[in-house]
Amino acid sequence: MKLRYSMGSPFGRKAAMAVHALGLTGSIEMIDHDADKSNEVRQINPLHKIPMLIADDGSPIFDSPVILEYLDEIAGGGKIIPARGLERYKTLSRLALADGITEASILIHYEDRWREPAQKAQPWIEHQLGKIKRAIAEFEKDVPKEFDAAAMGLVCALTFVTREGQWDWRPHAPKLAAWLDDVSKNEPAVAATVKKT
Ligand SMILES: N[C@@H](CCC(=O)N[C@@H](CS)C(=O)NCC(=O)O)C(=O)O
Repeated sequence: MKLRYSMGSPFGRKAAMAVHALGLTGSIEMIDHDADKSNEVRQINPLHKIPMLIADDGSPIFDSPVILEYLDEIAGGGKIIPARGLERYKTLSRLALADGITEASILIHYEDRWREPAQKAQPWIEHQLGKIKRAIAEFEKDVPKEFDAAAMGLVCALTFVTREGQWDWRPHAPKLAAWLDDVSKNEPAVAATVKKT
């Protein structure tokens, strides 16, 4: 089994973080997509997005929440996502909320990357920032209590918003800021997946 990822991709980092947290590093070949520009992703995923897990039979497994579900199952199940019941879907919904921060942040990033300055749509950027601000406010009210799949998504989301300099969220979410500092120090899977510059 192989994981194509990049630590610079927040979704890729999340998948790599799950591999580390679940103790699967020895059983998955980790391929840094930035260093290995083969066409593998393009060939097996028409969307051409990372992360991409390639199962032992060659099947592409995506997108990142599906990868996390599969990794959790391989690790025995119920480790980073509750195995069943409402708790499972609550965790998956919190993961979707965290990923929604990242998605909005990436859309803003793409405004810079793909549009000429004159084409940039400030109302669209504000619209995406609204999602980021509301979702962060929601997590500030309910800071993660365990290091589960949703928490991994949140680490990647907050780090990406910070790196992009899109919104100085820390003064607005001090409990979340303290949580991020804590897991950055104490969760080995977070430290192991920091993007090297
Ligand atoms: N919903 C997807 C999003 C993945 C995604 O947007 N990946 C970005 C890198 S962070 C990508 O590969 N973008 C290339 C493109 O959109 O062409 C997931 O959760 O895996």
